[in-house]
Amino acid sequence: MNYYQPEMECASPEQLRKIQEEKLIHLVSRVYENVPYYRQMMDEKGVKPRDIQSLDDIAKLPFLSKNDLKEAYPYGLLARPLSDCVRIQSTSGTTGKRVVAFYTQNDLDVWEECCARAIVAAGGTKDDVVHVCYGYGLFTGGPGLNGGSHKLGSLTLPMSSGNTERQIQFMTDLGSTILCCTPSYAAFLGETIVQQGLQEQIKLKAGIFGAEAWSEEMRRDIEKMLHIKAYDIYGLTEISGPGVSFECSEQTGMHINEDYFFAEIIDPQTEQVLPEGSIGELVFTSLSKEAFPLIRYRTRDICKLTREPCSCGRTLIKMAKPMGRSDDMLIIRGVNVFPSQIETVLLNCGYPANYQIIVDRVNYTDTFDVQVEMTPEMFSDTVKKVSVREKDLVNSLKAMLGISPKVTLVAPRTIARSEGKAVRVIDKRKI
Ligand code: DLL
Repeated sequence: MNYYQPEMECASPEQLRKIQEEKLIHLVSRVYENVPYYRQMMDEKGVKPRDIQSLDDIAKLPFLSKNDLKEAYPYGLLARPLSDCVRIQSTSGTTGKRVVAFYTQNDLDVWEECCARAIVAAGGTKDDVVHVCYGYGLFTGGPGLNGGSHKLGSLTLPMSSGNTERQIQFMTDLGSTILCCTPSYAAFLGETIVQQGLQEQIKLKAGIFGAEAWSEEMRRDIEKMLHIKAYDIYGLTEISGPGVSFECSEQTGMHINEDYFFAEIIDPQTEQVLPEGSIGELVFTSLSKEAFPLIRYRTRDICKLTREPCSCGRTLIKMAKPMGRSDDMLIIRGVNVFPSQIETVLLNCGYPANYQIIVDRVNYTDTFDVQVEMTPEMFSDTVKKVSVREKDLVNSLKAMLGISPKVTLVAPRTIARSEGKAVRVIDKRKI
């Protein structure tokens, strides 16, 4: 069995706990000293750094939510001077403002180490050709796996997303052996490769797929089409990016890099910490982050943790595939979308907030339709003008969300009204 850092990945639970404890105590005094936002939150709860003496004391600390990140945007949670930061990555916020995460060089090193562990767990070595077609840029997928592959010393192909013909050409010409992308794109690539009869020319042996939910059935289909073993990988920008947890050869959940991230499961309503094995909301504390450390961050991912012996030899606790969300965030083609972002665009563009989002999955590719009611004045426009309006709205939504929906403008009062809460989202995907 290969590991990137066996001393951590296979450490005894007691050793890991000790490491986590020391890091937590240090972290809490660091943020209390340096981040007024944290100091105020802790003061409001009547907790001082000296109250945190063990891992169990974490229960005394307040939770942090995406809303706190919005309030503190952009610099309010920075724990190091901006001049010590070397990178920003970003993900969707709930409305207009995105979440921005800051990294020092050390934060980048740790993140890349976590991704290198994931690549090694998928059978990667320095002799592999790692083909990265997660998006690059503000999204963490491309930079994260790219960095992990570099750390490992593999040959890295920074393809980014899109241009399927070129992806397949490079894959065959340069002999890519490990594919990193979203599971939906992997399925699409697989179908295209099968259709073009290129299966024999592909040298892939493994895939590292994450950023969105995918089923066991989808895993088997991808594995069959690409002749690979497909591994899940999980992460979120706020906590660093991909590599917070990763799957090993056993394929029964993702090992959390516990020396860097402390995980808890809580009841999303009562915020009570639940015992191991319970289903609830996943909460992370980033123990080593210098620039943007988050304490008890509520991910909104519904999940389960288990610490059972794993045949791969790793002792790191495992999280199940996330089973859903405790908020209304959708992940469409790997991109996080909040209905409230769509509402913000509609209101800014002069539309009433009567709309419906319809998401489906056809051949493993998400479809994304937005139906929007026109005002009576708009409704009297010519067909040509309505079509121009639709295109404009697609552009505005793309600018906010990063992906293009299909927009259909409909007559006033045609979207079904509900008696209670408006039904904004119809998600027909069966994942
Ligand atoms: O999606 C980071 C990432 C990139 C993970 C590439 C894996 C591979 P965000 O854009 O901030 O970061 O979105 C984070 O995506 O809270 C989950 O809801 C969801 N998510 C991430 N990985 C998985 C997965 C990246 N393997 C949000 N399965 C998270 C299901 C996932 N959902």
